[in-house]
Amino acid sequence: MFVRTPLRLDFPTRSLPVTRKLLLVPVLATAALAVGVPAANSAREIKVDDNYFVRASGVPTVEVSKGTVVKWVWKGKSLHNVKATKGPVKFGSSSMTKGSYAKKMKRRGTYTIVCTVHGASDQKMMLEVS
Ligand SMILES: [Cu+2]
Repeated sequence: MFVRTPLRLDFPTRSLPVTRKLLLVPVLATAALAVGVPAANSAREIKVDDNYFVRASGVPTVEVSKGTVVKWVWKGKSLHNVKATKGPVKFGSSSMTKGSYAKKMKRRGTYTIVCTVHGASDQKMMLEVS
Protein backbone atom coordinates (compact mmCIF):
# COMPACT_ATOMS: atom_id res chain seq x y z
CA MET A 1 0.00 0.00 0.00
CA PHE A 2 1.40 3.37 -1.03
CA VAL A 3 1.63 5.75 1.85
CA ARG A 4 2.42 9.29 1.08
CA THR A 5 4.28 11.00 3.85
CA PRO A 6 2.63 14.31 4.33
CA LEU A 7 4.93 17.27 4.31
CA ARG A 8 4.97 18.46 7.83
CA LEU A 9 4.45 22.13 8.08
CA ASP A 10 3.87 22.18 11.78
CA PHE A 11 7.49 21.69 12.88
CA PRO A 12 8.72 24.26 15.33
CA THR A 13 10.07 27.26 13.50
CA ARG A 14 11.76 28.59 16.54
CA SER A 15 15.49 28.89 15.90
CA LEU A 16 18.20 28.00 18.41
CA PRO A 17 18.11 29.96 21.60
CA VAL A 18 20.41 32.97 21.51
CA THR A 19 22.71 31.51 24.17
CA ARG A 20 23.51 28.53 21.92
CA LYS A 21 24.53 30.82 19.04
CA LEU A 22 26.80 32.85 21.31
CA LEU A 23 28.60 29.73 22.47
CA LEU A 24 29.55 28.88 18.90
CA VAL A 25 31.45 32.14 18.36
CA PRO A 26 34.38 31.50 20.75
CA VAL A 27 34.68 27.89 19.53
CA LEU A 28 35.09 29.02 15.91
CA ALA A 29 37.49 31.82 16.88
CA THR A 30 39.70 29.36 18.80
CA ALA A 31 39.79 27.00 15.84
CA ALA A 32 40.88 29.82 13.54
CA LEU A 33 43.68 30.88 15.88
CA ALA A 34 45.01 27.33 16.19
CA VAL A 35 45.80 27.24 12.47
CA GLY A 36 48.25 30.14 12.71
CA VAL A 37 50.19 28.96 15.76
CA PRO A 38 53.81 28.10 14.83
CA ALA A 39 55.31 24.79 15.88
CA ALA A 40 56.83 24.72 19.35
CA ASN A 41 60.58 25.19 19.56
CA SER A 42 62.47 21.96 19.58
CA ALA A 43 64.78 20.65 22.24
CA ARG A 44 67.95 18.61 22.01
CA GLU A 45 69.71 16.60 24.70
CA ILE A 46 73.46 16.14 24.74
CA LYS A 47 75.21 13.61 26.93
CA VAL A 48 78.00 14.78 29.24
CA ASP A 49 79.98 11.71 30.22
CA ASP A 50 83.48 10.63 31.38
CA ASN A 51 85.17 12.34 29.49
CA TYR A 52 83.24 13.26 26.42
CA PHE A 53 80.18 14.94 24.95
CA VAL A 54 77.72 12.88 22.85
CA ARG A 55 80.05 9.91 22.13
CA ALA A 56 83.36 8.58 23.38
CA SER A 57 85.50 9.15 20.27
CA GLY A 58 86.40 12.15 18.17
CA VAL A 59 84.93 15.63 18.29
CA PRO A 60 81.20 15.34 17.61
CA THR A 61 79.23 18.03 15.82
CA VAL A 62 75.64 18.60 16.85
CA GLU A 63 73.42 20.58 14.47
CA VAL A 64 70.34 22.39 15.69
CA SER A 65 68.14 25.17 14.38
CA LYS A 66 67.95 28.60 15.94
CA GLY A 67 65.57 28.65 18.89
CA THR A 68 66.37 25.10 19.96
CA VAL A 69 66.85 24.54 23.66
CA VAL A 70 70.01 22.49 24.02
CA LYS A 71 70.21 20.55 27.26
CA TRP A 72 73.43 18.96 28.42
CA VAL A 73 72.72 16.08 30.78
CA TRP A 74 75.41 14.74 33.10
CA LYS A 75 75.67 10.95 32.89
CA GLY A 76 79.13 10.15 34.23
CA LYS A 77 80.65 10.22 37.69
CA SER A 78 83.41 12.79 37.24
CA LEU A 79 83.28 16.54 37.51
CA HIS A 80 82.50 18.29 34.19
CA ASN A 81 81.33 21.59 32.84
CA VAL A 82 80.05 23.01 29.56
CA LYS A 83 81.81 26.13 28.27
CA ALA A 84 81.33 27.79 24.92
CA THR A 85 84.86 29.03 24.29
CA LYS A 86 84.28 30.19 20.69
CA GLY A 87 81.14 31.34 18.94
CA PRO A 88 78.69 34.23 18.61
CA VAL A 89 77.74 33.99 22.29
CA LYS A 90 79.77 32.78 25.25
CA PHE A 91 77.93 30.71 27.80
CA GLY A 92 78.61 27.93 30.19
CA SER A 93 77.66 25.89 33.18
CA SER A 94 79.35 25.50 36.51
CA SER A 95 81.37 22.35 37.17
CA MET A 96 79.10 19.57 38.37
CA THR A 97 79.02 15.80 38.83
CA LYS A 98 75.32 15.46 38.06
CA GLY A 99 72.37 17.43 36.83
CA SER A 100 71.81 19.33 33.61
CA TYR A 101 72.39 22.66 31.94
CA ALA A 102 70.08 24.11 29.30
CA LYS A 103 70.66 26.98 26.90
CA LYS A 104 68.28 28.35 24.28
CA MET A 105 70.30 28.97 21.12
CA LYS A 106 69.21 32.38 19.82
CA ARG A 107 72.19 33.17 17.56
CA ARG A 108 73.22 31.25 14.48
CA GLY A 109 76.80 30.16 14.14
CA THR A 110 79.39 27.59 15.09
CA TYR A 111 80.20 27.14 18.74
CA THR A 112 83.19 25.33 20.20
CA ILE A 113 82.22 23.73 23.48
CA VAL A 114 84.67 22.21 25.91
CA CYS A 115 84.76 20.89 29.43
CA THR A 116 87.48 23.04 30.99
CA VAL A 117 88.06 20.45 33.72
CA HIS A 118 89.36 17.97 31.14
CA GLY A 119 90.37 20.38 28.38
CA ALA A 120 89.78 20.72 24.66
CA SER A 121 92.06 17.82 23.76
CA ASP A 122 89.98 15.43 25.86
CA GLN A 123 86.41 16.72 25.99
CA LYS A 124 85.23 18.94 23.18
CA MET A 125 82.30 19.23 20.77
CA MET A 126 81.04 21.54 18.07
CA LEU A 127 77.52 22.98 18.04
CA GLU A 128 76.18 24.37 14.77
CA VAL A 129 73.13 26.59 15.01
CA SER A 130 71.52 27.31 11.64
CU1 LIG B 1 84.96 16.97 31.82
